[in-house]
Amino acid sequence: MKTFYTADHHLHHSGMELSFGRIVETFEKPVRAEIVLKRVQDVGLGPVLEPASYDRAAIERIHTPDYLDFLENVFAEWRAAGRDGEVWPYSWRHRSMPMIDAPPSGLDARLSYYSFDMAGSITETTWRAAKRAADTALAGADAVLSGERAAFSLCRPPGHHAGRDFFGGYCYLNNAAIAAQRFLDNGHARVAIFDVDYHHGNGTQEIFYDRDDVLLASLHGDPDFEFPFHLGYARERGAGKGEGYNLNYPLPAGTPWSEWQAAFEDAHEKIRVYAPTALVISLGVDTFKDDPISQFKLDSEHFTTIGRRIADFGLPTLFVMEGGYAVDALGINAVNVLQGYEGA
Ligand code: FKS
Ligand code: ZN
Repeated sequence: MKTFYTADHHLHHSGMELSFGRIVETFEKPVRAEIVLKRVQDVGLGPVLEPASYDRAAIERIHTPDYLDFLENVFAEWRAAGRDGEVWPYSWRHRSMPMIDAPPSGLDARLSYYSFDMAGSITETTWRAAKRAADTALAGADAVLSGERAAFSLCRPPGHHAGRDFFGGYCYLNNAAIAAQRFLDNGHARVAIFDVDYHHGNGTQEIFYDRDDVLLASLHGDPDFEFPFHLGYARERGAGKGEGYNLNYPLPAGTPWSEWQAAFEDAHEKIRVYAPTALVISLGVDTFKDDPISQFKLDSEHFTTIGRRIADFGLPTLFVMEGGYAVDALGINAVNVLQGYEGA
């Protein structure tokens, strides 16, 4: 399997985050991608390729131009306002406040408008890193479109929390959504996105909620207790012609493999019935038992089984890297999925 990777991911590094009242080193750090890359090389998964640079048009199929302009320019604006450090939003619309449908003019108000949390900041080079992660997803999709059975887009920063015009949860551009749209724009009729990251892919859900050409199935910590909260309940099944094409599997804290697998198999069958022509896997391995910010109990060997069952679809498949923070096991867990797939 070809892996798409660029060292440009180093251009994004929010040094810190606020975790349960403490300022700590961010969990979403550059070494994550290096560890996965090293494992890809150690097991000889296949060639590692640098993605081309794509026109913004491929990204504008998913994200709004005003949001992309904002991401690209907000750091300069921050500096011009006489501020040092990184760009951080700090306040969001509460349910007691009216919904607005156009960006406000003030810098902090706009930062609030275009985000939903402060998991990660925007540095001077975040836009370039996020753009290169989207390129990494697009290059993987193009490899599959050119006839590869599967490809691995080792994206960083991750993407599934980013919506059409917002960032959050360490995500700026929705790499998996951009790849899914690439398949649709190049002859595919139906794409399924199978999101196995521990967290609900609220951005992916928002992007495709009213569409029937993308089925999203997501297994995740119940939003009643887990980030990103508020979205990801089973009752959210899509809207309009998208009704029935959004499948959420919220699961309790402590979910062991047996329970996770039962939900996975249910989603697997529903994806099969949808009869997609291509598959995108939002590949988070933060379901691992030792993940420092997650609460499921999967073991390393289970990731191999996941990969094998994904291969059983018999579909052109793109794996897009999302989360996973137990750095000691991150390479093994992510690549176990890919080896499980290849071994099938
Ligand atoms: C720790 C709070 C952490 C943010 C969690 C973000 C999860 C991101 C992810 C992705 F795939 F996008 F990387 N809150 N005290 O794993 O879903
Ligand atoms: Zn996650």
